[in-house]
Amino acid sequence: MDLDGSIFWYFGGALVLAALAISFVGIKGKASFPPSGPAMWATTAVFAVVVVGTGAYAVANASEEKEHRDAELAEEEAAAEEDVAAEEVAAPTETAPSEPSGGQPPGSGTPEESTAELAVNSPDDGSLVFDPDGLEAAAGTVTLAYANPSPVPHNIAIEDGAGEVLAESEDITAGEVSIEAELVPGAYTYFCSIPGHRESGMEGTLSVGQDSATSN
Ligand SMILES: [Cu+2]
Repeated sequence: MDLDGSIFWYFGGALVLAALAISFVGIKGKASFPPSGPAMWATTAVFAVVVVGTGAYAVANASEEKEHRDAELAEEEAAAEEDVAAEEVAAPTETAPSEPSGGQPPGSGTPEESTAELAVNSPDDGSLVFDPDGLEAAAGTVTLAYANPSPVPHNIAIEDGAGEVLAESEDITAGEVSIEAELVPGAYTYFCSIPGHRESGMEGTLSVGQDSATSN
């Protein structure tokens, strides 16, 4: 590297000195300039060698520097990839602590909101009965999970104290279905809306209390 660079400068310096020498010869005002015959050809040959040598070393240096730049770029890219890999490795450990802290607010932030799922069944002999015929729940989201194992179609619906239906399932046979309603404290009724079933006793009372403590 240093040797190539110094040789390059030697060639460049020789080129400058040769040019000065030729100019000096010309300025001295000899009879004929440029000199004719062998002297002119010798001068031309020296210039050609120096110029070609300088150019060759310039090209060699340029390609060598390009190789160095490519190597440096490759090192930078490798370093960047290592950084990315390090971040990917670090990411799970960074997000892991946030999961417990993120899981706390839903439980502690809304203590008054309650979700309850209550199971209601009908007998597999097809009789028009809900079991149980009375339920209690805390105010909030109440889900009634109804199972009708019989071949007789049934459904389940919830109405409030004013007789307004808040939720109603489709008719099912030999299956299960769930209905869900946002309920404030009060007295509700769940029933089967298929004509004649509720009148035959297929209904139950749903008492919604202020919170989970009063429902237990
Ligand atoms: Cu029914």
